[in-house]
Amino acid sequence: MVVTDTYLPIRDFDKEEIEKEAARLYEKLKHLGFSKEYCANIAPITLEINRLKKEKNISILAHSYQTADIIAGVADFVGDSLGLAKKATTIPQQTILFSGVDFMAETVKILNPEKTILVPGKRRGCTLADSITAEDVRKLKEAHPGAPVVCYVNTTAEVKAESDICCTSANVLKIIETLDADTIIFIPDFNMGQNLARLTGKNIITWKGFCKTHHIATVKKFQRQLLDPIIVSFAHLECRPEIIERVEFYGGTGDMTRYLNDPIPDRKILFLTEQGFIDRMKMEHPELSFEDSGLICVNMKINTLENILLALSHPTEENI
Ligand code: CIZ
Repeated sequence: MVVTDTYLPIRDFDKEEIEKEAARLYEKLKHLGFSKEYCANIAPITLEINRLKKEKNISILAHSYQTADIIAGVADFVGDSLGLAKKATTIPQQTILFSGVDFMAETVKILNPEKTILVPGKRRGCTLADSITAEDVRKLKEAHPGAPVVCYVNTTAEVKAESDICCTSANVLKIIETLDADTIIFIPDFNMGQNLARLTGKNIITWKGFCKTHHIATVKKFQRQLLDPIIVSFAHLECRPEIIERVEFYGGTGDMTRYLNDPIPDRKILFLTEQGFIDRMKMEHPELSFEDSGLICVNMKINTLENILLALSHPTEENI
């Protein structure tokens, strides 16, 4: 075993193994402009992570907003938070490393109470999940008796426990439309709540939470792309209503992934969502042409190959 200058516990892989791994990484990461040198530099780390996964029988689930080196290099499954939590129920591994933010790892644990869920590194917050407490929900219920509470998946377990239904961006519209109620408490995303009110005509009582990453997308900021007839625009429901009113399509990342099964031919695609998702789509669909959103969730980017390796090799209380 060698200790590198970043003090990572990495085995001595032979030159051939490193070259093969670097080539595997480059094949995927070249679509994002990564160099062969960069791939050769990270190859020992991805080799060691993949070796540890086998040795310890651990599966890595990575959210679509993770960096491309995590997605291309070490993830076994990539997707949205509910999709990954459900996936975890179907795989044989009893230990899962979840690379995303903490409410997502918690959701995996809720659906897989018997499994051990590891997270890399320090606490990764979420501006939506951190905006509301269980006490806030109890007060909302007192103020609006009888109104069902629908909570977005970006919430803590305590907030989910106070709610009647937990939804994701993939099913929120259907849930609000089909609920047998005209007044619904929807928490904690103010933008999504306003979008749902307009799209369903229902009376939505919402909360003051925002996804900082999607909230900074404004019509002014994306004016060029929104006016360009060559670009098809598809926005996440966490975006401001002014954006949802202007785009051709809206939904969650699951809807965006499905759109790519049958995209409108000869048009560039602008997904107004976190850049990590766009990078993932560029790797999976090199035949298509994408616009960058440049929208970055800093909490998601706390996770790195290095802290994934440390969580696998020497897990601490903080990782579990
Ligand atoms: O559910 C998720 O993973 C989130 C937060 C958004 C999405 O649309 O995938």
